[in-house]
Amino acid sequence: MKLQKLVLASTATVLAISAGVAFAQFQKPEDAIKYRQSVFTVTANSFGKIGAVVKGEAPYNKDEVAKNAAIVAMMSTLPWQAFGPGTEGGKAQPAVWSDNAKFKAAGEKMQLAVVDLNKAAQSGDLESIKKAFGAAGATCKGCHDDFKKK
Ligand code: ASC
Repeated sequence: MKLQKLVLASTATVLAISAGVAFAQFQKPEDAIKYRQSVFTVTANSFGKIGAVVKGEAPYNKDEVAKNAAIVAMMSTLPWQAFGPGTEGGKAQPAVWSDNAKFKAAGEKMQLAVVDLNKAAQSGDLESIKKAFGAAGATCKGCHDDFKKK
C-alpha cells in the first residue's frame, strides 16, 4: 500500500515536471505559433533556393545547394515541438490536433525525404538532387493539403 502510494506520488511528480517543462518551452501559444512559422519560413527559403536550381532558374552551385539542403534537413526536426496541446492557431488546421497521429506520420515522411535530399545534395549529383527535391516537395504539399489553412 505504501509502495503504491509512493509510485502514484512519483508518477504525479513526473507528470507535473513534464507539464512544467512543456509550459516553460513556450510561455504563450502565440510563442509556439511564431516559432513554428519562423522555422517553416527559413525552411521554405532554403528549399526555394534549391527549387530555383532544380527548375533551371538559377545556376547549379554544389556548395550552395549542399548548404541549403543541410539547412532544410536540420530545420525539419524543429517545428514539431511547437505543435503541442493548446497551441492551436496560426495557419494550422484543427486536424493537426484532432488527427495528430496522421500529422506526425506526415511530418516523419517529410523528415525522411529531406534527409534523402541532403544526401543527394552532399554527393553533388544534380539528377539525384532533382529526384529527391521532387519527392521532398510532394511531402510538403501532402501535409499542407491536410493540415495547413489555405
Ligand atoms: C516550396 C515551398 C513549399 C513547398 C510546396 C511543394 O518551395 O515553400 O511549401 O515547396 O509548395 O509543393
